[in-house]
Amino acid sequence: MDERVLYQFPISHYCEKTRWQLTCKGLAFTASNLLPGPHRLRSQWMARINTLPILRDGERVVGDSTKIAYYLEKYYPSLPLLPTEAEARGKVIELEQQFDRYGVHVRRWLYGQVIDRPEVMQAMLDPYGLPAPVQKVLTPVTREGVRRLYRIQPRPVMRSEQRVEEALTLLENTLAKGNGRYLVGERLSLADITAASLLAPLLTPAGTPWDIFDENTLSPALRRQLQSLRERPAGQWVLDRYREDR
Ligand SMILES: N[C@@H](CCC(=O)N[C@@H](CS)C(=O)NCC(=O)O)C(=O)O
Repeated sequence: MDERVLYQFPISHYCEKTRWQLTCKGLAFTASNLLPGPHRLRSQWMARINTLPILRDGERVVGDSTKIAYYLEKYYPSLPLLPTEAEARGKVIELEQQFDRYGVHVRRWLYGQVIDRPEVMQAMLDPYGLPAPVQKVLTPVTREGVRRLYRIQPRPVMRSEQRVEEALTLLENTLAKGNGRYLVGERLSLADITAASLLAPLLTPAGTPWDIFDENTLSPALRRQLQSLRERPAGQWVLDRYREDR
């Protein structure tokens, strides 16, 4: 039971946050992909929660990306992602909480734009290698489940667009106060990993699970919006973190 297993959805940005932290700390792990929907039987049984990621580390099981983050810092303190100095540590903890909450709005806004595109359900279901007829049946069921679960409806999506804007502004204001590279201090911290991974689906860094569209096929309005995200400082920063620190 010494194995370290991350129960995840490849496409989940919260799971990406944990993958990034594990990699950064040099902790080997096996990813176990659970099928969206039935995953709840497993997640409830393991950690009494509905969401992934869940980490099994030998005998210990921890669910929720934030709890996993603190668990890893506690049990694997080398290559730390939390500063020891009190003020910097407090700032990292605060930013982690803020960007973690914004992750919900990134997800809702983006699904609001693309949930009906076939690439989305393909990206969600392809990793499981299901027989084609099974995937065909599950595709609309999963899409409607996602729509209901994350409230992908016009008004909530509109409100989430404002919250995404707030997240980008927070990122830009925080960067303007520091060295422009990392959110707190001179090195990568849990704040950077949280902000970059939870905003990444908007920027679709190359090679990530969200890099799934031929952008020429998106509506001109959405293309313009994604392009302007990429050009602004917050977008550039996320892409830089992926290039340099992921
Ligand atoms: N606060 C949780 C949020 C995780 C989360 O929202 N996970 C989503 C995937 S992005 C999930 O598992 N959804 C499935 C469900 O709610 O049934 C964390 O940080 O781990």
